[in-house]
Amino acid sequence: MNKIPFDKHEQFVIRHQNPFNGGAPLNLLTQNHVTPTNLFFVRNHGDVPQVDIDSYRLNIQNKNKNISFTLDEIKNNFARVEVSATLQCAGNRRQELMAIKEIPHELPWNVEAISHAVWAGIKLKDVLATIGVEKEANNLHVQFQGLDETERLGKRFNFGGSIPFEKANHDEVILAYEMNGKTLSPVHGFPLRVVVPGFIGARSVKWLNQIIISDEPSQNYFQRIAYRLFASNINSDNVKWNDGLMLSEMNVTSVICSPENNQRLTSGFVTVCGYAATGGNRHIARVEISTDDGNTCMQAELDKTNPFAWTLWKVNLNLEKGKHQLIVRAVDSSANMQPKDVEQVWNFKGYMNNAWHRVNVIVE
Ligand SMILES: Nc1nc2c(c(=O)[nH]1)N[C@H]1C(S)=C(S)[C@@H](COP(=O)(O)O)O[C@H]1N2
Ligand SMILES: [Mo]
Repeated sequence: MNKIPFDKHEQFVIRHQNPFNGGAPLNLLTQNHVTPTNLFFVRNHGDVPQVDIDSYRLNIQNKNKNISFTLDEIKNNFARVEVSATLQCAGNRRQELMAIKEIPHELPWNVEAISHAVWAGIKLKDVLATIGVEKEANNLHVQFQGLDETERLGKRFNFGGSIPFEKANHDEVILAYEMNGKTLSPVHGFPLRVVVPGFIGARSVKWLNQIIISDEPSQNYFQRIAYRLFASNINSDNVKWNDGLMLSEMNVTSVICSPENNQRLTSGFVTVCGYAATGGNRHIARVEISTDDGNTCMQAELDKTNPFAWTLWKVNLNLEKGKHQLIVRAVDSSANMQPKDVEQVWNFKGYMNNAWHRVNVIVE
């Protein structure tokens, strides 16, 4: 049997070897509110860089100033904070979209491109304060760049992205050097990564070595072209990249992790469980389970309903013999609801699928 790299769990599901991408199997995905690091999903666009900590610097730049910090300076000069936050890839649940119409060159994520960790590091806003951008900051953006390289459209470049300056000054946005009580591992961004709770995972740039304060969003491929949301009639032949919505906050979603699709069950009470999550600083308000295409529903029991964190839920259903389709749908604290069908959210890059999640079971 092939050994799973990067200290991942022996049942870790590898979606792509090179660069390494994968996540937890469904039976282990929602066993703990805090995902064990060896089950935390991995989304890489290039090889994991080997960082020499002696020469490592974090460089910060605005129009007329440059500052750089060693890792020790980052740890010693700024207050350590902890943030409990879920990361989710905008491509989570792409597989359901691919079942309707092909989405070439993208990873076929099932529902595992999401995990939760307790991160520790320093507030991004504390670092930004050292370079002194105080006023007229409303239209600024904070750009990040990582040390990993990737190739798109025939060019090699580093992964990057940006967030609005306003979000960058929220207390929950941190530069993390620890994950679940341990030094950040190489595959999750050692020595330093951004964690932007409530935003798509792509903005949580790993192997961070550069921050630029600018009056425009990052020109990096992964901000300017990828991670944009287009209407269902747009495809790679007619796309005008600037017309797509530049993704930032996650939307409300929910997923059934157990039972799994096409699982056989014995009649009687069955525990159905999974996760729900939303974006911004919203939290999950309600999770509903239906066995009749959404006409009637039961409310699930929720573990925690904090902003920036997923909610694990469960419900006991009494299922009679026969075929059933189980459906989950969630409502968040702004009363955002999920669309009924995957067809309503199909887009040619396969992002942000938050349709009702459906699982077919056979009860014997
Ligand atoms: N430098 C760098 N940062 C990155 C990426 C990357 O490929 N390179 N992938 C991004 C994407 S798309 C996601 S979803 C998250 C995944 O974080 P994880 O691998 O720690 O789960 O990291 C983001 N940060
Ligand atoms: Mo992602």
